[in-house]
Amino acid sequence: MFDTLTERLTQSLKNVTGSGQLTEDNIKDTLREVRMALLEADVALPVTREFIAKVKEQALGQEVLTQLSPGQAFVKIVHDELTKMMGEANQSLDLAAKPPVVVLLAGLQGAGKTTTAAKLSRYLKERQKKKVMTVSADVYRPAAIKQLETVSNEVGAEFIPSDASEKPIDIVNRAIEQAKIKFADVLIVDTAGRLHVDENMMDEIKALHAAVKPTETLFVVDAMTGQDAANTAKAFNDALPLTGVILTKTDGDARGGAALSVRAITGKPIKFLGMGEKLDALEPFHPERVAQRILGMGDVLSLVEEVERKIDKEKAEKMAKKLQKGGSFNFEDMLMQFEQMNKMGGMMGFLDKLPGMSNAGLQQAIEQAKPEKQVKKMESIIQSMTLKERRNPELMNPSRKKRIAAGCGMDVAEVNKLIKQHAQMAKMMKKFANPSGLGKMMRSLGGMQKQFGGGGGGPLFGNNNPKK
Ligand SMILES: Nc1nc2c(ncn2[C@@H]2O[C@H](COP(=O)(O)OP(=O)(O)OP(=O)(O)O)[C@@H](O)[C@H]2O)c(=O)[nH]1
Ligand SMILES: [Mg+2]
Repeated sequence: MFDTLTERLTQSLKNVTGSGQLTEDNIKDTLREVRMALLEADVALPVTREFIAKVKEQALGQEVLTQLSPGQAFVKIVHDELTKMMGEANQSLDLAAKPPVVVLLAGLQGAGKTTTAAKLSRYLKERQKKKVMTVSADVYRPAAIKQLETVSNEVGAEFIPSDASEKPIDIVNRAIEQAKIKFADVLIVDTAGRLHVDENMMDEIKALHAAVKPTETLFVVDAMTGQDAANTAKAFNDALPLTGVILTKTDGDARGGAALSVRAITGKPIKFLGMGEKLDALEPFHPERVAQRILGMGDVLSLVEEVERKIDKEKAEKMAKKLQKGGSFNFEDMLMQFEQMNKMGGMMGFLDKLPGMSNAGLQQAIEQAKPEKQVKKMESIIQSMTLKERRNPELMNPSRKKRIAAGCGMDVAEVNKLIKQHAQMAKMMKKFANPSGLGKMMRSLGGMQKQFGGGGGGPLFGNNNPKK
């Protein structure tokens, strides 16, 4: 998502340099380019206009932090305005209401409502420990009810059967009763999609909405439709009060116009992003992180979260404890690090999230260097060591190296390379051997981009950002 926009923006933002301060003159061209970039990303024209006007006003208003260069200051302004445009902070679902909290999903045909019902169930179950039930009020499309049943089973949400001969309102009222009896926390209601926003459809969903009085009414919309997504969301919102929007198929959307326009056009927050067909591909929408990602700063915060979720916490803690007590980072620990990296989707998945890594050429170079293969090599070298050797790196000597190399079919030179690599990692680990070490490590990895020759918009904004 946002690939094209990122490339365009980072290109144009690099051009704001020069001396002293931001002037009408030195930002004129850049503003024009930013405007073009947004329009090409399919951001709605009025939204783009307002955005440019605000950025200009801020830039010339000079409430700019003096420790930043003009370029950095300008990027900061663009970043802050992008964040505001998307709604400042993440808005989660209102789960504080009296249970069962009813979540009504509406949207056009094929937008991803049924899939999203299952994704949301899974999300609420896993991350918020909620008991979730689902029901389908789609009595029009054959097999629609069955589809919801299948995906609900897949994510372990309790599915309430319904029948195509029933009226949607009856289905939902019955489902609410059942959800009460079973003490469900949340009831997710999947509805039928239509081809257009027509009167019939609006009437039915309005009646359903009035009868059910859902706590959350979410409009599910395909991000690939760009600014149209924002316009259909607005049409819905005019008819029934939405509480939020879920953007789906952002994995296939290189432009990002929908994400940028929805809030400004509807006044309603995007609450989640659907990022793939799999039922775990749903993420809360965080405007600031998305703004950072657009500007090529990488999504460091998401990365840290993802790392924390996926990493085998216990193992990591054990290692951290050992390092704190003055223990050394041995080959066994190194092997574990590689395993964790693999769990996170390998090197590319990892790098994609680091600041400044959005530069396409750089990614290509890394891809060609085949880091995955390097890691595999290093893993097999460690695997060919004895347990004693893995735990005591200082035991390494020429004859051991020779044996290890023979054991994995590699040269002693390769073994030496691994030992050198290990020494470097051990040094780094020592530095970060404290409870907040992970965050620090991530930040220092952010600095890696400089060794790679920089790239993207990261360095512009990077170390001088006073807050971070
Ligand atoms: N790539 C991708 N595909 C998605 C995403 N969300 C849904 N889909 C796909 O979109 C197609 C339609 O999804 P459904 O959930 O059936 O859509 P719906 O809105 O319920 O459709 P109707 O009930 O016919 O109106 C399916 O093939 C899904 O796998 C997403 O975030 N990314
Ligand atoms: Mg459906």
